Amino acid sequence: MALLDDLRALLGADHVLTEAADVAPYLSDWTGAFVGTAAAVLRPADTAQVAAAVGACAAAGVAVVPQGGNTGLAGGGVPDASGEQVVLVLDRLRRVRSVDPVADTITVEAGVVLATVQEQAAAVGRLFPLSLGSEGSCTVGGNVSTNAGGTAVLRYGMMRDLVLGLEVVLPDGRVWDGLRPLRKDNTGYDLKQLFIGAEGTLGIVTAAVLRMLPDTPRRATALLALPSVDAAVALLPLLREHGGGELSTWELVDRQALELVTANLPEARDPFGEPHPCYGLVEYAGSADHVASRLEEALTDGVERGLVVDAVVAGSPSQRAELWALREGVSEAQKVEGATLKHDVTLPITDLAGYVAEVGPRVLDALPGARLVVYGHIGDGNLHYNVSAPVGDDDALRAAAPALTRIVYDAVAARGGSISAEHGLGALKRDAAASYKSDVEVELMRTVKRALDPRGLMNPGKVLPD
Ligand code: FAD
Ligand code: 2HG
Ligand code: ZN
Repeated sequence: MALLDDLRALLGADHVLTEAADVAPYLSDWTGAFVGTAAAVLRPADTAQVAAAVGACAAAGVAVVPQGGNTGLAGGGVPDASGEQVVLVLDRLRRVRSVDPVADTITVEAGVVLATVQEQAAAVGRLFPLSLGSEGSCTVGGNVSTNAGGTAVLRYGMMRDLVLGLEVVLPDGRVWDGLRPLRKDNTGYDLKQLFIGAEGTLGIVTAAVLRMLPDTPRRATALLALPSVDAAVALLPLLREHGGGELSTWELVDRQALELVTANLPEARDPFGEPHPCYGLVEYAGSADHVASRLEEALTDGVERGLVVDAVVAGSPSQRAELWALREGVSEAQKVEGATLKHDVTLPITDLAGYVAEVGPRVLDALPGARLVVYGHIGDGNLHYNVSAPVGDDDALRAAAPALTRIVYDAVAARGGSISAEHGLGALKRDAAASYKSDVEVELMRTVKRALDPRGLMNPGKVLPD
């Protein structure tokens, strides 16, 4: 293939992978549900090489699939089965270009791992608040492109709220330099917003200017045993009021999720003496020790109102890590357990408890023995309404999956929610999303896609149906 020779000349032969063993890790997603093939995997070293490679692919009419840490949960970063696409991996774009504690910004390349951004901010006494279970391997380019959420959105917003500027290689190989550290910039359309959450369908993010915030070195963390999802929702305003602006995390873990974690992850143990319907992980974070007393007051109030049954407060950083592992270990535990059907839904928060009460019985009617694993960012109105297969019967879940997903999504749509809160659409939800959106909304999205990528060469088949 002449294109591969051109790419080898541009990137160096070592960075154009074609051997089966070399390309394999880039062809399947974290869940194992999406597996494709590719003409090659490209590993450019910098923005100029990304631009040159994309330009060469455009000239040859070959589609490009951008990939970061490959932790995405919607099948957006892997190629299709045609073998004609190339995967372009950003993992060599790893430079932290600058850290500016006066402007409170950090400028990094797309392949920088999220945990590195957090560490670099901490090194200058600042916080980069985006926090995900995958933060040790997901990348800034992937975080921008999925508009990632995580466990501190309640306080700091999603990735979109943390991006000031972007550098992007467009589908024809030109570079858009929007890498501005400005807090205020009203000069027409805010182009960076188009690329945030676009899942690589409009261009390739090569660098970003991100906001840093004041550090919050004091943390008060507790796992609460709760009588119901209703109580978890009712606790949100109480936790906020007692927190004085320092509530950072309010997460839900239902009993089934906790059982999967304690059964499948070696160090995990249930800190309570008896089972409870669900659990809440709360964290106050600030710069002074009063976070601990604020949390204590909140818990006392919650117990008095019958919203909290029991609580374990972290007494040390290692206890804090143990409590967090019970929440962040759910994805891994579900994966170990067998087939999983993922639903990343969001609803008006006051509808959450009613939603859970209504949908559970319907799912169990459709697939008796299915295990409902309901957890997530309850403070944001975002539930991971996941379903694990009946014990030992992955095939039953696979066969029932379309019907179960329909039940879960129809109830979301009926309440004015969204079928993708934070993971994006990728290949997994592109058809479903189009079917729940209005014709006007889908046509506007297509118009944007056509304007930026008229030949449909940038991550085709993702986000929008062909
Ligand atoms: P990838 O998986 O490589 O790619 C994701 C998408 O972005 C693909 O469509 C890809 O084509 C595109 N893309 C990647 N890099 C670029 C680029 N430079 N330019 C253009 N497009 C690009 N997500 C949350 O939101 N909240 C969570 O709490 C959360 N927790 C997770 C926990 C676990 C254990 C796992 C495995 C995943 C979790 N995720 C979560 C999902 C995932 O980590 C995020 O979506 C993350 O932002 C993906 O980053 P990545 O670098 O791995 O991107
Ligand atoms: C989380 O909040 C992630 O733990 C992953 O978004 C959710 O695996 C999932 O379904
Ligand atoms: Zn999540």
